[in-house]
Amino acid sequence: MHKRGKSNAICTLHTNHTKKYYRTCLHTPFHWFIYIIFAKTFCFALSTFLQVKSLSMMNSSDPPFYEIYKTLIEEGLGKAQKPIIDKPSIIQECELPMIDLSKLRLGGVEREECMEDIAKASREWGFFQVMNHGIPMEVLEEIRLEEVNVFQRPFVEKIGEKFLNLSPGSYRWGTPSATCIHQLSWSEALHISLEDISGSLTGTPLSSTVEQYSELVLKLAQKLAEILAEKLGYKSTFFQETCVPSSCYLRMNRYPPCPISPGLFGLMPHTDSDFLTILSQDEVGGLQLVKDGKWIAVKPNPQALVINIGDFFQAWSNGIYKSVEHRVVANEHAERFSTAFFVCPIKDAVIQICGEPPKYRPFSYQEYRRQVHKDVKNLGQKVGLARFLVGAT
Ligand SMILES: O=C(O)CCC(=O)C(=O)O
Repeated sequence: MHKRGKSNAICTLHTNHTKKYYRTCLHTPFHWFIYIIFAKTFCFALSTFLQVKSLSMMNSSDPPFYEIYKTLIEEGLGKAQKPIIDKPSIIQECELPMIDLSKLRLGGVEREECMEDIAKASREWGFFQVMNHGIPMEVLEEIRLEEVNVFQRPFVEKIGEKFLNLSPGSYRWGTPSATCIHQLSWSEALHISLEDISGSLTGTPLSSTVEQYSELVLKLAQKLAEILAEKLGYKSTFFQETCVPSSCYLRMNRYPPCPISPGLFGLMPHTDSDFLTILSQDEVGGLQLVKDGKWIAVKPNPQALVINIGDFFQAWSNGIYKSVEHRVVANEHAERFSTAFFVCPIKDAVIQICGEPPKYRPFSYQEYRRQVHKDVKNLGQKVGLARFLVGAT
């Protein structure tokens, strides 16, 4: 016991001495010199790393989705009880009703049948596709090329205030207001108001391509809208008078590959607020819509144009034509491009409801947009037409 106690005491003494010795040694000028060199090298390496990273970010055209939404994504994937989007194998792929518009020129029964097909698809699907639509393939290819060029620009340039001389806020990416992973859209978009095309963009290659495309697409949209009105028993020039170029806009969409498994939205589920939307897309696919209560995937056809009914047409037709919820699912490997043309009425034109008894109260586009913005801001989502039902508070 005694021996062991003595040896313990010697040990403790030795340890204390060793500690003291090292403490003294580690504070010699030589050691301070080493520390400073080490700290300087570390700072230099860190700043070089950050510079290289920010340089590569500056040159990269991709928005920094992962860097900015990292917490949201990691928390969301950790918490999610089931995948954000059902597995592709669960979602059925379908071909939208295809309507050959060349039949309209034939007149007689064929024209009548074609008009009925358009109305039937708008009642039952809210979506259809058209071929022989009058937009030459070269024009579709040109708009796609412009789109690729625009999105290939460095990200820092795209978020710049003066990007392409467009109105502020024309370039958008992700979902700045997202508070959870379900509200995140893995895409970037360029909103081009046709007013910009005749204003600050005049004379640029983008403006002439967009102008040519928009003119043809608006003519097509007006033709389809008149047919849909006629099928409800209204022969009117309402659409020509209220959906003019300056009230319409074009949205170029790019969906970068999304490496996050098991998949995120390229564009969150939504309905369009306009009268009609005309969409041209590449061959990648990703557009999905609700049919009979289930999500189905649309088989892409780059030669055809996809037409869908917006909220305003649903209200105008007293609920007969359907504004259907749709979304885009991001692809894990391929990037996807699409161009949507939104046919909107002038902002203070009040729409009448064509049908008895009217389901909705009359309202203007401006009033509708304001309500949508307010709901998105306050509730995180669009409430839409339900707010304008007769008797809604
Ligand atoms: O890219 C698509 O297929 C759909 C685009 C869309 O829904 C939109 O831009 O609102």
